[in-house]
Amino acid sequence: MDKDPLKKYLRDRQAEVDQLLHSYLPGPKCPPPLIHEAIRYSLFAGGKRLRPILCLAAAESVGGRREVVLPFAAAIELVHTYSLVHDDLPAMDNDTYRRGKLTNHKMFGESTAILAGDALLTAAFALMAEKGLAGTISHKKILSVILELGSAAGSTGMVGGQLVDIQSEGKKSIDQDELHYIHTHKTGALIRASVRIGGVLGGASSKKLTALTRYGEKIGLAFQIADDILDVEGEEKEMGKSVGQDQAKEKWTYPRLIGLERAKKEAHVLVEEALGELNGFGPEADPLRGLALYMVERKK
Ligand code: GRG
Repeated sequence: MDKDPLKKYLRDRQAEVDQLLHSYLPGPKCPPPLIHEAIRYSLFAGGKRLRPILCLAAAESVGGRREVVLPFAAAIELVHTYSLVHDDLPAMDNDTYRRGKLTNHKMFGESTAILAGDALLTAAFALMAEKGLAGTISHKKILSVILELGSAAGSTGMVGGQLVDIQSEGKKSIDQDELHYIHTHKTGALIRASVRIGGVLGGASSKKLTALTRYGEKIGLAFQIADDILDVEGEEKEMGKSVGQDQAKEKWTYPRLIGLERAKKEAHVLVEEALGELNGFGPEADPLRGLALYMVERKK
């Protein structure tokens, strides 16, 4: 998929995800208004919606219907936004800006931000259960995607990666295996799960699901390496958050461990490999192909 159709694809899918989230979540005046305002503040702050879009694109790549998958894709964005709100807290990264706006705790205070994150996480599972009960997908399939998202977000997935990341801050050295663990868990697990959930709900054969899983793993790692690179080379204004934070916090990143040029090469090799995983797919997988390239070429 060349750049312009991909742009349109991203815009259209983003609008679908946003519309579902707007209509599903309690309005900003629903009691207690403060929590709903805080949830909506971070959720509608202009995120790229990459994870739900990957989920929808994966479903389409195997002939699945987008509208059936949409609530599950939106649930992934709820989990992602919770992770960002908590990651920005003083006890974690202590960040001031996110998505071009003040972070949730800077705007609403720390206790409200913690609760907004908690509510976003729990809303994801309520959304999947509610739409699963009302829809036509088998309950076994619904439970399997709930399990997929729960495991990817939990202590053996994103939370585990976040913990090891925090532990590695300020260390004099770490090896590539440890950094690989951090990246594939903190960031990669949710991206892998997004693609797999789309594949499962879209009705992928086991062969295609294996290919999609490998694609998800490779672009997940490539995405985090690109994020490391953007923290060195990105434009603060375009990214909507402060850059140079990894170095300031003595975080371990690919550019720090293997150098900027090798990190760039590594990200591109991963994208090529991810594209190779889609060789057995037809033009229905073009959005996934475009997204793989976008992961490393993005400016924000
Ligand atoms: C707090 C349990 C817990 C986990 C936090 C996601 C995460 C784990 C930390 C975020 C730190 C960070 C900046 C990681 C880099 C990769 C990443 C997740 C970037 C943000 O994702 P984008 O670029 O953001 O998709 P938008 O705002 O577009 O959704």
